[in-house]
Amino acid sequence: MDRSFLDWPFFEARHRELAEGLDAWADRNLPVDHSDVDDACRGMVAAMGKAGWLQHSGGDKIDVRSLCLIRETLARHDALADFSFAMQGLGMGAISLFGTAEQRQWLDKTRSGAAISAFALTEPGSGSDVAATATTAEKVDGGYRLNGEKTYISNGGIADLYVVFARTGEAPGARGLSAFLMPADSEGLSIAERIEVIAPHPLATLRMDDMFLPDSALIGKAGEGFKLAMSVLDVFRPTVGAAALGMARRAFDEALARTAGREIQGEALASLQMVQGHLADMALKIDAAALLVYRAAWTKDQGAARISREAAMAKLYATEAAQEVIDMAVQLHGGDGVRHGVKVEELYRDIRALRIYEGASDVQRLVIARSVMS
Ligand code: COS
Repeated sequence: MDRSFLDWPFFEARHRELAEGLDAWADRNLPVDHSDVDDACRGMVAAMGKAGWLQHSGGDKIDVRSLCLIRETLARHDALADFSFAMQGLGMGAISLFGTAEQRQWLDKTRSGAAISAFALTEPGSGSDVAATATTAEKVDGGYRLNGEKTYISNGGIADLYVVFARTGEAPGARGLSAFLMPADSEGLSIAERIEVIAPHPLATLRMDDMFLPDSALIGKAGEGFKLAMSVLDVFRPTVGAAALGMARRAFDEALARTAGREIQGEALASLQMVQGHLADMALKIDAAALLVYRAAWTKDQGAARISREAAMAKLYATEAAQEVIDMAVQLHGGDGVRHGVKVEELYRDIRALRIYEGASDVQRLVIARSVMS
């Protein structure tokens, strides 16, 4: 793989060491068997914890470039490994950024691989429109009583703890939400449904029936849950772009190998100018995506308070570009491209959800448009 991007000024020597060390580890340990995704994810969290990679998933100082390099590298080897790493970060994002000392004790467990975390924001009636969150958290003596449903919750069913968003009602809409730390064994919390998707991973609908959480479960201030969620997403959206980038790089490498090795009319497929044109477009999209992803990550690491615009551009462009690169890689594989067991067919399924989760492409367009119009 072309590693020249690691010499870009966004990176320090420690980033190059991280990317190379993880790549070598991934060569030895990935891909894992996906036949039981719950087991696969539990096993990978434990293995990544043991190897020390999860130390980068959260903590007092999140280095977004490291998060991105890790997601890119893992996604290039095995999308399920990337998923497991990503959820340890996103799930604990609110705790890393806003958690109390007591809540931060969970970070020791998620960063060592002893606990699995999840981020519970989406509801059956509100996906893109977070301000329409309907789950309620009613203030009662000593805590809150939660009622409602959360759906499309990654790691739902295998997580040990969730960060959940609910309406505490300080004001209507976005100003009346709060975030809570919700252990999976909380009484009144149940898994209503497990959800099967095109690229299988643990996913579920959660139900909260009169579920009590103590005051100490509140993350940040009551009524500031929306801003808290957006701050977490600002940090993690570039990492979704990074995962897409890793998948695109892998598809490109597969396409390069295929077109060099496959003959057409006595010559390599890659000798056709038409094919070279496609390869050039793929390389261009990959570099442009990488520049946007690492620009966003670098900007946050330099101490920027908000990177909504950079994060939205990185996620939007990198995920859309990866879809196109992977689609072309499938095309260049001919019939083999849609055959189960062929890597590009797997990537074709893996990439699709990234254009939807953590803010669908049109939400990113909205964020960018607002930033240029304000
Ligand atoms: N960081 C901090 N604060 C932010 C912020 C951010 N990135 N983005 C918005 N805010 C603040 C705004 O400044 C505003 O504050 P005031 O009320 O003090 O003015 C408040 O939050 C409300 O913001 P806004 O009016 O922009 O909210 P909208 O309801 O219009 O929502 C979108 C905007 C659509 C961008 C938001 O709901 C969103 O990102 N949706 C996608 C959700 C998502 O990613 N879901 C996937 C879940 S994880 S798989």
